[in-house]
Amino acid sequence: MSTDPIPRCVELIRQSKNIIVLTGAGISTNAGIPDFRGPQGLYTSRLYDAEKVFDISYFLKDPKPFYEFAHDFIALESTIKPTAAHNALAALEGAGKIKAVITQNIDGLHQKAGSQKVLDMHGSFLSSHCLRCRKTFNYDELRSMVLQHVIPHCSCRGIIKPDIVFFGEDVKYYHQALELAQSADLFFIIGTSCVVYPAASLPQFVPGKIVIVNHSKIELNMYNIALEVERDIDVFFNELMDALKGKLNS
Ligand code: CNA
Repeated sequence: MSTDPIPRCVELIRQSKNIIVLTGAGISTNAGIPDFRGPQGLYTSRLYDAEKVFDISYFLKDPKPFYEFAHDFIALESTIKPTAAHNALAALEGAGKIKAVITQNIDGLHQKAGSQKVLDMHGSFLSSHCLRCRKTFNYDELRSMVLQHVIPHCSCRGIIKPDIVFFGEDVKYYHQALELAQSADLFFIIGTSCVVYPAASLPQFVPGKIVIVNHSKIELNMYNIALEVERDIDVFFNELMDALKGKLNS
């Protein structure tokens, strides 16, 4: 049997009618956004202390570490472009193969690439709200405050928090994500170490086959893993999309 994962993946995609995708920070590293646990990750480099930055109880005591991270993230935002893999997933949705992307990412790159059905389980910077009076703010309002290096405050003096999910808060869209996982005949796990719950629990509900694309091994003991690709995500998706040309409707 061939050990080349590309023909096997082409075959799996051709046989499947309801493909669901779960992505994590690894799909965006080639866009220039560090992940958490990869070799250049935030936990590894300690450029930001991820445990302080994304912890809700820490944020309520001192929002400064989060807003230092947010400043750098928002300053980069307009220059960040979707990767080959984000574009490939949008193209496969356009071709009627992928039904939804469930993402743990907060960078909005799936939407920028043109994916239509995206569930951002960990929220995004697109909206924010005042923790005291609940007034909402759009991205441009938050952006201008953050880029001035001020901790954003509402006119009522409450702290403004972007609607991204911190450690210690409930994720968004869990029930929809669960239903999607339960409906998948093929489920891709891309660029996630699968250790942050509840997103990490989704693969166990998949009745169909599972494909993992991640350059370090993920500890998932599932009988239905059909393919595990330990390669760079963009290298893999570039080759895959070349191999799929002319084959999607046959
Ligand atoms: P993680 O734990 O950092 O795992 C990422 C995985 O991707 C690691 O196993 C890496 O080895 C792998 N990886 C990284 N780059 C590549 C690549 N180019 N090719 C192949 N594999 C690669 O991140 P998770 O997503 O599992 O953790 C969930 C956290 C990360 C969520 O709360 C996110 O909000 C959070 N996060 C998001 C972003 C973003 O929005 N881009 C960035 C950093 C962290």
